[in-house]
Amino acid sequence: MKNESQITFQSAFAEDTYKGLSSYPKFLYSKYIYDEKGDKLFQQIMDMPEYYLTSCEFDILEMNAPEIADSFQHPEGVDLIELGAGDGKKTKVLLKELLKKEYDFQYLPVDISQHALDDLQQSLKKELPAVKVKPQQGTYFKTLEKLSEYNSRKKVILVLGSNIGNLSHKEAVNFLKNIQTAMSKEDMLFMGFDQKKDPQVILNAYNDESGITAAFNKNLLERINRELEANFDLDAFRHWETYDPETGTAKSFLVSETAQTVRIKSLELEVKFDKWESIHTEISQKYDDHIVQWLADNAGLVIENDFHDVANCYKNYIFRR
Ligand code: AVI
Repeated sequence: MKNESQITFQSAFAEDTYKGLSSYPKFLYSKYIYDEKGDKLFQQIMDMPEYYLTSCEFDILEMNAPEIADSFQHPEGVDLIELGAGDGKKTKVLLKELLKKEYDFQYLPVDISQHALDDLQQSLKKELPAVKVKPQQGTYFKTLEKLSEYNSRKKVILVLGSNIGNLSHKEAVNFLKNIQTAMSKEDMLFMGFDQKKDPQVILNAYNDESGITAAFNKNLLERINRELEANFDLDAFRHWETYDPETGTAKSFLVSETAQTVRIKSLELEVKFDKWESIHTEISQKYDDHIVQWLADNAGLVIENDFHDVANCYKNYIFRR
């Protein structure tokens, strides 16, 4: 077996997989769940009754659409930039309201996947043909940087779905700092944060009985099998979820139910698992006002307003620099 420095990796996925599975404790990055199959499974997760995040944020947007749209508005027009737009189901609530009020705006969804952007553009053409859509294919920050260079109109940056929750606090501060750097004084950041709540409700959201979240988590192993020629036996791993009510961190693991050795041919790697050894795969951070305030302070942002659902399950905050 070669050591890490002797291998030329074909991709960042290959390199990160090598690093994560050669470490102790073992880990994999959740961003790699999202290939074509992972995207489909995430769509199914968002439709599950246990995954309350989608309906809570949808309710907040529906209940407060007029006030939110008013806060976005600017006499010279607005660029609505969404980082990680997905199917745009929730954003469409705001787009509809902006159209209704006849505000001057254009919608710039940003995504790494051209396929996701094409689907979104098609559905907008059908459902809201009056919206001016300018899809931006690329990474979030390179695109934001580019948009702030040529752009003098007010920018409203949208990050929905508590996507920030998949980052550690340190990564989240960096993420917010990068956005802050791209913002001018009149720009706004509108962002969703899932809130701390009954720990059982959180555990159920990430450990549904139908097994969709387990399949989503195991898609990491399937993807390694498919793309890196490995022989993971998916049935030999158990999806396991924990939630720490003190830190607000939900963690996903894959736990090896037997002592086993997995071969990853394209990495020339043999990975040994002890019985009950774990791979940490994802964090889904839950927040309260103190944590969000701390993140804002550290990123040089100010909280201007917030909106919550009736049960206080979820909050959307408006930040300025
Ligand atoms: C995308 N992200 C905010 C989801 C979450 O809630 O952490 C991903 C997810 N993982 C399991 N279920 C949903």
